[in-house]
Amino acid sequence: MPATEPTKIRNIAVAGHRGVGKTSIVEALLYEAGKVNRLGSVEQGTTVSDWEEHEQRRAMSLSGSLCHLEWKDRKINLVDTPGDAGFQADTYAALRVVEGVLVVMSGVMGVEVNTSRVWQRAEQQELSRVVFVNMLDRERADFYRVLEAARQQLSDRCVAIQLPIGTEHELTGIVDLLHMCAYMDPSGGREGGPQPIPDSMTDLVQEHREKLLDAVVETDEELMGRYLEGEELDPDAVAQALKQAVTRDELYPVACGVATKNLGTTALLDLLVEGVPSPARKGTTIEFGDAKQAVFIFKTIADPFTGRISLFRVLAGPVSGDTTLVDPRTHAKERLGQVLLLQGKDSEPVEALGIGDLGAVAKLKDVVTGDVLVDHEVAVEPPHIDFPEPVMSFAVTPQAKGDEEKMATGLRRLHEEDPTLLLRRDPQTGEQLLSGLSQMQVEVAVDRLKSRFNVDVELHPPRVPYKETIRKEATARHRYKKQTGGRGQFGDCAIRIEPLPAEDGELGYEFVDKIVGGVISQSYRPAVDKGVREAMEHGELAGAPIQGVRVVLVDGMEHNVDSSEMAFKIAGSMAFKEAYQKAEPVLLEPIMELEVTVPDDSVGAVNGDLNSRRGRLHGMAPTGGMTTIQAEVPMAEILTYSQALTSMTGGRGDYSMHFLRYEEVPTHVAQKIIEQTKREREEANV
Ligand SMILES: Nc1nc2c(ncn2[C@@H]2O[C@H](COP(=O)(O)OP(=O)(O)OP(=O)(O)O)[C@@H](O)[C@H]2O)c(=O)[nH]1
Ligand SMILES: [Mg+2]
Repeated sequence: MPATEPTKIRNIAVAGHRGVGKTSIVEALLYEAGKVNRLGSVEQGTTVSDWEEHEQRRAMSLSGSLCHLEWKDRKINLVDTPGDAGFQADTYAALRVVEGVLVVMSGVMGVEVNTSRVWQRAEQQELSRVVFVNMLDRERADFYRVLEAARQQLSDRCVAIQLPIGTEHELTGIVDLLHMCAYMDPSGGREGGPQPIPDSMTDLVQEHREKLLDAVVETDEELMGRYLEGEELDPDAVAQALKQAVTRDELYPVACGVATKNLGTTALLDLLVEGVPSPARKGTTIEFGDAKQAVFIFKTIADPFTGRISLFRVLAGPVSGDTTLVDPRTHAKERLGQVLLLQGKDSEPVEALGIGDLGAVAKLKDVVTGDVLVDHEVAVEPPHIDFPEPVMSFAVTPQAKGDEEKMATGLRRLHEEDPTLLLRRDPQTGEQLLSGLSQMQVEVAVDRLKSRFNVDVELHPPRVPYKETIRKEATARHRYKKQTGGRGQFGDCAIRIEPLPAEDGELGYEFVDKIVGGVISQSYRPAVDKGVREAMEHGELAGAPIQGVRVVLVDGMEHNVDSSEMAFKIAGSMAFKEAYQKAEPVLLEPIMELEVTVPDDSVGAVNGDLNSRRGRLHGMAPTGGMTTIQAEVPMAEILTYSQALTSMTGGRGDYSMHFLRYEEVPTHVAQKIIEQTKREREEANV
């Protein structure tokens, strides 16, 4: 099988909020295209893309999954991504290797927190977008309400390209406004061909067909002329203009259906082929020099049995099996044995993959997610996936003594799969800390450690990643001097420290060298910087890292025999500690954006509880018997929220949270944390 031409490929990430039916849609698309013989279901754990044991057990996607199908002589690669906030690493990675995103929304809930997040990412990366309003068979689902919400909250260039026939449990089909035909509910079977549009829909269809045509012709002058002259436009010409508009991000078509019944898939497949640009049109922004063969690794699967599987996008090619490429990051040669096509967990070898195609290869040696492999050593600008920072940490210990190494190895492998999952040692307490984006993500890691690496570990209460910073300018001078027989030690430096404003919401660090007349020689100045950095790792208040500081080295002195880098490093570190005390140091805590969805009758209790957790409410939206509450809450107050929510709502509540920013801890709370740190330090010293 020769490599597919880039013009014939569509790469699409299926993304959106948790539980809106992304996996079910991928399943339906594969089924409609004849890739699977029966429509699998998430509840029964029989879908192609939720293939992993833990995904099936929890009935949700935990990692990105690659599938492919053929439709109208085009190859569509689909990356099904997880909607849960804790598993966004794969979602962000997937957005790096596609031209289009299928943004899925629930017909009941409409635009949710992660819908907006995915939308923003896609916006930043100028990805084309198609929206799918799913679950229209559910009670209180309303296509037009969701369409309006999308136009208000995502973009006013969202335009309906399909309409539902009937509502809720009386939904019987959908209308395709582009080809002017209908598809009737196949109730889980294959969709029959196009049908005439029911007469009862005539007015509504007319209205929305006009809106669609208006939106499309507005982006195409030539077509606009013909349209204004009253010419009947053929679907091909409209589709052409639509694709141009979607490619340029000028239009976002909104489709609809019911994934679990396989309703709406024919029209959706047509739309993906006709509306989404191919890699030949939109291409990649990844730099790989003049390499004739290049691949970008966007995901790694660490399987203890089959070994490492690396998923890639072909940047330059074709790339075939039995090829040796080089990783400019490690300079190591990496042999590609067989090039594979993936269908969830199943793989199939292919001769070659062409530019823009997505595939996989097993058993590369030292390759990590984010690497680019090329045919010869060239300067490569690896793309930046920009994974979110871990926001919560749990202390972990193996249950059996002696399993420390096994636990560490397992977690290292899991980190390869999900770079937002980090294991590190707390230098203060010596504990092993496992950090991630959510409690569930960390719990899933623990489950996987057991099932894949056969090691039982225990999680201990999470720790809040406090930070420290300063509010005022201060100066200090420290002379480090030792004369003990032989050669002594001498380093002397004067520094000024001042608050450094956050950049893009990130607190940083800056070292400015203002030494005049060479009072400290050039070679010792970086040592002062190093000493300062070391001192900043653990602030005096709570042992938390200090950020948001500019350090200016203003003066100093050196000794022509006794000075050394070591002496200046110590002097720098001591000077910083002295200045820090005087600079009005303050404690910062992470603030989370919390979205809680609860039954209407528990809203009062949940709001009251959030108040007592120092939460700030800033939005409530009732939808279909449930209310979504939005609030900002300090992370320290919601570490164990899931138990509380379960008891307040009788298990019917759900929540998700994202890190927002750091804020100063209120004085009375900070005082307690500082005292607690002091006590712990004293105990550790006894
Ligand atoms: N009634 C109805 N249920 C649906 C529909 N689509 C999906 N579901 C159900 O909704 C639940 C979630 O579906 P998934 O396909 O797992 O949703 P997802 O978006 O992949 O979820 P995550 O990957 O966990 O974010 C499952 O129980 C599905 O059976 C639909 O169109 N109608
Ligand atoms: Mg899913």
